[in-house]
Amino acid sequence: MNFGVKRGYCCLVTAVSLICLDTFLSPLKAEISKGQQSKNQIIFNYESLTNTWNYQDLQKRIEQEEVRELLVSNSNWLNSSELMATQTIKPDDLTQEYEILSSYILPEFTHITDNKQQVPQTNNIDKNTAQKPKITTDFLLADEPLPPSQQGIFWNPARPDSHAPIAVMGEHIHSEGEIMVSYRYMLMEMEGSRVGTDDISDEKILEQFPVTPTRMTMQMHMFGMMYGVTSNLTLMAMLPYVVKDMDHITRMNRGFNTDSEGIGDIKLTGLYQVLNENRQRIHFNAGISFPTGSIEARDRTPAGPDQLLPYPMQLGSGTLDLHPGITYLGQTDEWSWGTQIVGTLRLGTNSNSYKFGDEIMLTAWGAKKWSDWASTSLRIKGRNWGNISGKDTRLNPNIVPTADPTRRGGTQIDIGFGLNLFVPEGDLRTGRLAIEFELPIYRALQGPQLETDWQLTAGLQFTF
Ligand SMILES: [Cu+2]
Repeated sequence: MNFGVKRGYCCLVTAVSLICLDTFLSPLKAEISKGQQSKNQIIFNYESLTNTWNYQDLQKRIEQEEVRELLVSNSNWLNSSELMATQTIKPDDLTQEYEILSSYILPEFTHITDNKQQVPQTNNIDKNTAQKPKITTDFLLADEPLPPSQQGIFWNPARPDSHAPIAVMGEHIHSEGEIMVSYRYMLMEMEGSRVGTDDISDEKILEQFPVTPTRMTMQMHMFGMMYGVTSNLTLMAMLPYVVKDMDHITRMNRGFNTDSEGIGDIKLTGLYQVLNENRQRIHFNAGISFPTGSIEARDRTPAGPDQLLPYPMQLGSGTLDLHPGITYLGQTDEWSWGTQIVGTLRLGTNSNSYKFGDEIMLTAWGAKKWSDWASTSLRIKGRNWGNISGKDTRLNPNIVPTADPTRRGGTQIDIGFGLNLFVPEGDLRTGRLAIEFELPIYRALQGPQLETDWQLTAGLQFTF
């Protein structure tokens, strides 16, 4: 009992002493706090923010700053939630430098425990002068990461899935001054023929024609270049090198092979963006291809050593072709999608008195971004192409179906499975490697005509 009273007394004395001491020291504390009123600036200079990792680092630092800001604001020690922090992110268009400027301004007060009266005024002034970051979209570069303020607002180009599945072309644009070079390898395998949606055997075809194709392989090496003229206009040039190989069988059961290879039709496309908002983009595709591919490909056949090959073995169309189209893209943090419609309109008739049929291609895809460097895609593509009008009089349509201009048209729907890889850092930064495999789910051909069984496209892309 005695002990308890004594202890209570001791506690009381200690408490009173502490209160006295606190009161005595208060002006001193206030002095210390005043000393801290000078701006406490934390500046990060991110020179050459050139990769996604730096960018993620930057984001992390911003988050840390925000946490610190919160801690300081809620600090009970200072009993002052009026502490002010302003944060400004200033992207510099030209040098790609970022700066986070965090300023902690302590409000002025005379006594640390009596801070409610003057503080709000100081605080209001600070709030009014606090700068809000203003960033324009001119800053956007096709393979550059988006600044934090644009995250979740604009379409982000620095992602594996910001490029469509590799077999799709002209589906993205570049910003001003940006150059992209690309190489694609395409392999298409055709075996067996069909009439309409039904398979037809080679024997059946041979009842009608003395010769029929049994198999065809088409390879294409496609060299591409893109250049951002302005932030809304990109020019694209495509140079294909085509390798074709066809196996035949005759009514006499004799097989023979023909092949052709060379430069195909060079294509120039202008891509003009008309919308870039809410993480979606729309651009028009205006393409033109020139008759640089041969329509005089020849090889040895049973008819002789240097025979003109039929239509599908030629390397170009021989006509000036227009490729008008429109492309739409959209994305969320983990998903992206897009759709493209492109036509092929042949102008005039080629020097061998025919023109290939016009074409329409409609495709749509969805992609899942698994990480900063990998995404997979699923795509559907529908294509319809017409018959040849006119004819090359040197080809006899009664010998082989491929020489008949009225057995060329068709409709095909394919499903494509794609993988996109993107290098977000290091010397190979902005490098892309992608592959897509396409399988048909619907084929209707004006035949007998060889049917496409599968198509593989692999590509490399680099942006400077
Ligand atoms: Cu490009």
